[in-house]
Amino acid sequence: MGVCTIHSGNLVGMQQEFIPATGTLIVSRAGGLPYQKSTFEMLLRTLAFRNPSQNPMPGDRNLTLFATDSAGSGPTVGLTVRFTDVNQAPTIIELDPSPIIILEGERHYISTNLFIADIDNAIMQGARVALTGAFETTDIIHCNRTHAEIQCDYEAATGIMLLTGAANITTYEYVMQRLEFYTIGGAAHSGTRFATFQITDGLNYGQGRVRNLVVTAINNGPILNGIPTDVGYNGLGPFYIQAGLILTDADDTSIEAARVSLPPIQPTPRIRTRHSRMLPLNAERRSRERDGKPRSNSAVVAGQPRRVLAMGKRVGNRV
Ligand SMILES: [Ca+2]
Ligand SMILES: [Ca+2]
Ligand SMILES: [Ca+2]
Repeated sequence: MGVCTIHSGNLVGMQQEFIPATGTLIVSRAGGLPYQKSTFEMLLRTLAFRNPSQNPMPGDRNLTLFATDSAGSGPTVGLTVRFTDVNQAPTIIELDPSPIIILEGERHYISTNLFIADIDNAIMQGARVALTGAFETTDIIHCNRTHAEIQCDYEAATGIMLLTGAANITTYEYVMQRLEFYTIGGAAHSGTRFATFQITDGLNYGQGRVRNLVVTAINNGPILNGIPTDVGYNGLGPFYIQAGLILTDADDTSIEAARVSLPPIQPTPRIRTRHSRMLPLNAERRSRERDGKPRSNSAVVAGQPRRVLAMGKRVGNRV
């Protein structure tokens, strides 16, 4: 509520005394010096009212003035000082201003030492945290600590976390001290996000306090999606084997290269039997009949029926 004071102008030759208990200001001549009516008029015209409190008690103040001469006091004159209630916005105090270093994928509390002050309201109605700077839509602010009286809503498109609900200052501090920041989808890009914290008493948002979130991104490799299962080939010509393929990359808009691998076909290993240890007899005979020499990659080496080369690789046992 504070203490009201009334004081006069600083006129030479006058003295004043204000009595707070009665709210009375007495002005008189100082040191027995003579005074003039005109001097007192000037003094009364400089009367000032002051209340230093940011949360004064509401209600009108009624003042009365009268003057006194050597014979007695004259009639009083009254006036009213009307109080208009002015709200003081809540403020966030003691928020650590040091930047927070965040590697993509990590979760960090961003306001563990946040405290709130409001000189004329005990109940807060909301708060918000807004991301700007290098903010991107894969950034997330999350209420890790919840309370029934406060609802948390984060909009990824704007990067704004809204906390709503009537709750006392301690409850808002309880929730806001466990606000988390992290990124999703592997799409974070390096850069500093500016997180601005504000709180409202329902009438005014106080001035924001900013904390820097310095994000270091890591690369996520491109991903192929929509790859179909095996397809048949009828030998009639080329055809698209991945017409429905979708390529995504969480943090790049261009791709450096792609590779398609088609390993050589390996022939089905032949089962050696007691009567035919290697290739079928007709295959061995065809090979010998062609030029009298064993052929590479598909034939039995002449005179060594246990050594077989297939596609340039030895698959039989050496004797
Ligand atoms: Ca207030
Ligand atoms: Ca990434
Ligand atoms: Ca990438």
